[in-house]
Amino acid sequence: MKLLASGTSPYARKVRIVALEKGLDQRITLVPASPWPEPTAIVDTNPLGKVPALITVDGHHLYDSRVICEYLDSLSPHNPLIPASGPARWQCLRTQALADGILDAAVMIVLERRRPASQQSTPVEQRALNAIRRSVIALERDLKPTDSTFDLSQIAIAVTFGYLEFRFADVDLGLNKSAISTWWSTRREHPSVLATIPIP
Ligand SMILES: N[C@@H](CCC(=O)N[C@@H](CS)C(=O)NCC(=O)O)C(=O)O
Repeated sequence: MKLLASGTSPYARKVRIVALEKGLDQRITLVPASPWPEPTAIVDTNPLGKVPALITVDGHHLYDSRVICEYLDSLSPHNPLIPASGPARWQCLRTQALADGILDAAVMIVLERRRPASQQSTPVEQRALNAIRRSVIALERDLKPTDSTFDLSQIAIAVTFGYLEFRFADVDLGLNKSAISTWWSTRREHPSVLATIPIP
């Protein structure tokens, strides 16, 4: 399999952590890919022009990160990362959606800040920051700090906190609240998290 990914994409990091947790990393070749400036080669695999994208051994093209994570989880019974059914499944997928939604807002702010100052929109950035702060509080409710599992929902949260630290170290987003910071201080040392630290 080939994984098209950039070194800083948090969505690609989520997929890479899933691959490591599933013991599938040796079966995946990382292909450095950037969505900028467009059009880039990534569009041949993902018409949306976004990373990550996966080329399976059968030559199928899979995107986005949620689909790829579910696909990788299905490839091996080792260390299941997504509950198969019932309330636990929906809780896991909802938490992933919440964590990914924070990333969507954070990435949008990063892109907004790269625009010429005269074209940047303060209300757009403020709305995204508000969504992030609200969602961090909601994530705290979804976290079970004493739970030692590291399923897809917890992987998505770890990736999100990593990205917020990486890009927004100077902004108070509520990450220092006790339950979250305690949880993150142990998960950041997890081998698959350490192995996938963003490379600018
Ligand atoms: N929902 C997608 C989001 C992927 C995404 O937005 N990736 C960013 C890089 S971090 C990207 O490729 N952006 C290019 C663009 O928005 O055109 C996923 O989970 O894979």
